[in-house]
Amino acid sequence: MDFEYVEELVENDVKAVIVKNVQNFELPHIFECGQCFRWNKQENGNYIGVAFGKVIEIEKKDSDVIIYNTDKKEFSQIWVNYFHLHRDYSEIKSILSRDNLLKKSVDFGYGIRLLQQDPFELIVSFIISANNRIPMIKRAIENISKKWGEAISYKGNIYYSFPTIDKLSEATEEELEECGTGFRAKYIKDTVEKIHNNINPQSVEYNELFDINWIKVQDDDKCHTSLQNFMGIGPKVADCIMLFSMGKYSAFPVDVWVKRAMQHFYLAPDVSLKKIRDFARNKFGELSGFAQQYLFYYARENHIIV
Ligand code: 8HG
Repeated sequence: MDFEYVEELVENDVKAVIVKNVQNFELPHIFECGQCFRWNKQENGNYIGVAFGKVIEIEKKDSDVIIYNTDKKEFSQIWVNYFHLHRDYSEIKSILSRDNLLKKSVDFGYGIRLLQQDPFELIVSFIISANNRIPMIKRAIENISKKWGEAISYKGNIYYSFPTIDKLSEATEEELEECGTGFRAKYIKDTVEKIHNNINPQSVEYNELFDINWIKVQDDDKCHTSLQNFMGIGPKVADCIMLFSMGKYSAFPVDVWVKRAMQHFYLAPDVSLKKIRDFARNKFGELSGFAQQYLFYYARENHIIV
């Protein structure tokens, strides 16, 4: 566990929880390491984000973390899991740092935590991420939320939750394309439709292979292959989804940055993505996903070129 206890703060208009003595928690490391698209840095260094239908603001103050616009009940129902606070990252880092080459990336992104995000939101978000750049991905997701999500006001601004499965199933391919998803619009349309049609295991045409709840409880390899039954999801996108929303930590998504990092630290320059994935999963086992995140953040922030 990476915190001591929480206190509730209610003062005038402000409601918040203070998470006391938090370990391994740095805002830029968490929010800029590539795992999430709905968090934005404020002028004062805080981050505001939308997740699970809520808007929260996060401040780091000495070793405490203040979460604004929430209360103790929501903290224990949502945020303690979302920020993966029960997991001991010092242990993860000490194991990964036994590898001298990886230690450099772990020391650089020492405050990274893997967020436990919503599977449906991440399926759509990472379909959009294929062959795309992070600012463009963020914009498309924002547009989709504006069009089909719920408005939430916070400190005089309007934010939008990510749409529900029901709501997004009303979107046409053209509308999705207008949101800036490009050629991925038809993949989103098809995938959302399949998920929508298989929400209810009692229905006649139910197919478990397209049921997110079923996919989520499969073992890591089955989860990885099942996700690839959806249009627009290949091995890399499946790895991101299972790692960031399904708690599958043997995932090792290999994009261009991770490929460069692996070549830089470990491998000859001409290996396939599949070989890099296999090599890393053999090496890092159940901690592969964490290793991948330290590497991605290190490579991207330092503009590693092989
Ligand atoms: O966290 C991520 N890990 C990996 N391996 N790839 C990612 C992450 N986040 C993210 O957006 N990507 C992909 O990298 C999507 C896109 O193809 C590219 C953006 O740099």
